[in-house]
Amino acid sequence: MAVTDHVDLNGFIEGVKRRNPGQPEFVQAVTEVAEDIFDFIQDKEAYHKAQILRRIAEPDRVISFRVCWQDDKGDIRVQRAWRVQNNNAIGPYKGGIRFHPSVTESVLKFLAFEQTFKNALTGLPMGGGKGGSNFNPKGKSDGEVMRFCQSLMTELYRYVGADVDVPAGDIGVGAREIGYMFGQYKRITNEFTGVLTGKGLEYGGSLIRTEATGYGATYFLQNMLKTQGKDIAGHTVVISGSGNVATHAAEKCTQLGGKVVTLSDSEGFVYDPDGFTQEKIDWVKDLKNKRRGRISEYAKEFKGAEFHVGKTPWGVPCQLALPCATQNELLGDDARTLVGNGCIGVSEGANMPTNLEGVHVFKDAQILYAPGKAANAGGVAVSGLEMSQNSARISWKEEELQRLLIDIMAGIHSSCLEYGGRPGSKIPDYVKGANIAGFKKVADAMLAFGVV
Ligand code: NDP
Ligand code: 2IT
Repeated sequence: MAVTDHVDLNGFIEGVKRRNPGQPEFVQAVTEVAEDIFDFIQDKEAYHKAQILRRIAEPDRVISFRVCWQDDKGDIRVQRAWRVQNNNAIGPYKGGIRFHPSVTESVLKFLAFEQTFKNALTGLPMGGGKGGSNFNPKGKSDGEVMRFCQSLMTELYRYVGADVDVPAGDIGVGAREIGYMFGQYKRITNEFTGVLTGKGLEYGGSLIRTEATGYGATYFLQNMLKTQGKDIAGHTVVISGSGNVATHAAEKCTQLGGKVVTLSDSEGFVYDPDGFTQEKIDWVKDLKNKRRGRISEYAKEFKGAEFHVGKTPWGVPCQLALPCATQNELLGDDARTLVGNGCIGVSEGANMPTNLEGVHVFKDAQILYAPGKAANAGGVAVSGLEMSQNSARISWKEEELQRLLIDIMAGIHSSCLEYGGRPGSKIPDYVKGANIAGFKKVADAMLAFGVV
């Protein structure tokens, strides 16, 4: 078949829509990648012939199951849970577990698809997967969360394993939930293996895994700014979210001399004109992790801070922005507002926080814009290092891990530069760079396997 006879981009996207009805997030993620990959493979017959993109956009398998648990009142509750194993061409399936009422098969398929490229970018041997449930951990007691996690693992244990599929945390899943799930896996299988990452340090966890995503997204921003002779120091930074990724991005930006002025949650955002200090960030971490409170409480605690109900922080003037909450939290108009206010750098701590229209606004404005699959890869990278430490039954020192994280983020930045050049512009297209670099590694492995 001549190269020109291949299905075009629109035909491909129409096919993805037809095969995945009612799955808008998945179609969105595939579209964003396909826009760049079609260009790249135009003259590369081998990828067409082997239908590589079509195969990466079709998960290896989607496991769907029921999770029953008993609440504190004794009532029986029924949840739905999934594990999406997208692609294991370059290593065991790897990716987080999300607990949030908004979780659907579409959301997890988009996340597993993105994870496949992200994990390839880290340079570590990890395939792509994602799991989760529509369970809402908000307002649940520790006992309820434990019973839910145990019930979920009682089914999930059949499909995961240190060399098969290694889950970790994501929205609504942190150290507490990983502990309950690991405990149940160990109990059922009678095996102590690195089946999950993000574990406690006492039982095989790695130093800096907790900090890695937010720190990594900040290092990526720093790398992008460096290409233009700029730095984080002295700039105003707007961050969304107030969970693991947001608080650690705020911490690293502050350490590097940035002035972070916002954090948010699903109820609104706090604006602190004086900026978040380490002490204030520690207060937020305690609020979220121990007291499990809401970010609105920040404005009651710290003088001068304001809470804006039901709003996102993108209207606050800034030079740098890190969306660190959830998918599609930054829309086309928000992107235009940021660019109009003089924002020069956006680093996505969250997965797909910017919708397709927003992505095009950032691309067209030619600002420094890093997509989540590149910018937030620090978390899964340190998860990969946790897997290595578990396999070797050793623990690396903090300085060594910090160095590796910085190196890996710099390596991802270089890969983006390699494939993201824009003729006639000194600002690279990081979206294109990340998509092509991630695709190439997975695609070449798949070519080696033949038709499987
Ligand atoms: P957390 O559960 O620790 O925090 C999530 C934050 O996002 C909370 O502030 C939460 O507010 C907010 N949020 C969640 N859902 C929504 C929503 N529908 N609308 C508005 N705000 C929302 O999760 P993480 O910090 O771990 O994850 C944040 C993002 O980073 C996600 O996109 C995740 O996939 C991504 N990510 C996480 C990694 C990790 O290592 N943890 C690695 C790479 C990416 P509220 O409390 O009101 O729900
Ligand atoms: O989206 C992500 O990269 C994560 N939630 C972390 C995955 C992992 O396996 O550490």
